[in-house]
Amino acid sequence: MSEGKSSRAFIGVGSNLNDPLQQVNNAIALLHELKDTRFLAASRLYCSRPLGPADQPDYVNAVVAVDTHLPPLALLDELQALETRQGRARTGQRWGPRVIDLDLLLYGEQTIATARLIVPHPGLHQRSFVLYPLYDIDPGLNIPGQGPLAELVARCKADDLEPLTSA
Ligand code: A4P
Ligand code: MG
Repeated sequence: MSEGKSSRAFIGVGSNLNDPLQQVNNAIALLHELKDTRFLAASRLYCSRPLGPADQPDYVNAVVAVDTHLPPLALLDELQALETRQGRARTGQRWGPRVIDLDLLLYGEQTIATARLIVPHPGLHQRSFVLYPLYDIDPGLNIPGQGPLAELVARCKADDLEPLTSA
């Protein structure tokens, strides 16, 4: 990785098609190789009920932490390239089933609102399948505009979520 200051970023990983457990493990392996980026940690893997259309399979979800020298949009480019490499066709319905979804959840303490990128990722603060894995990795985290992660977790039910692996 290059010299200079890096930013801590958190990436949401989700899949509910074509062997989701394998897809998520595969994505985590690929995230180890992001350029100009150091892989720090992966959360446990979780099985979660679908948010959105209910007539789709359950998801496997996880969160990954990295330190990166890539600016936010360049990181998004890399994540979308990985999605494509892993067979994601970008034509499905919103919130519909997908082989892999990589979301940029947080980028340092930054708040970003552009046509291509919104950070923190919208809905993050009320999604069990994001909050609980984030808490696995960094329980002291603060979510810009939302407050301490621990408080968001305390307010968020986990009855739609089940850990698949131990920490
Ligand atoms: N985009 C804007 N901000 C971001 C960001 N922070 N990270 C734009 C990634 N992308 C971001 O994304 C559509 C566009 O969002 C991108 O082109 C990018 O420029 P997409 O991945 O093509 O579409 P999507 O994922 O279907 O839409 P969206 O609205 O991002 O959906 P979500 O919020 O990702 O939700 N239920 C469970 N249990 N687990 C899940 O993981 N995931 C979804 C998808 C629905 N239900 C789920 C889960
Ligand atoms: Mg997405």
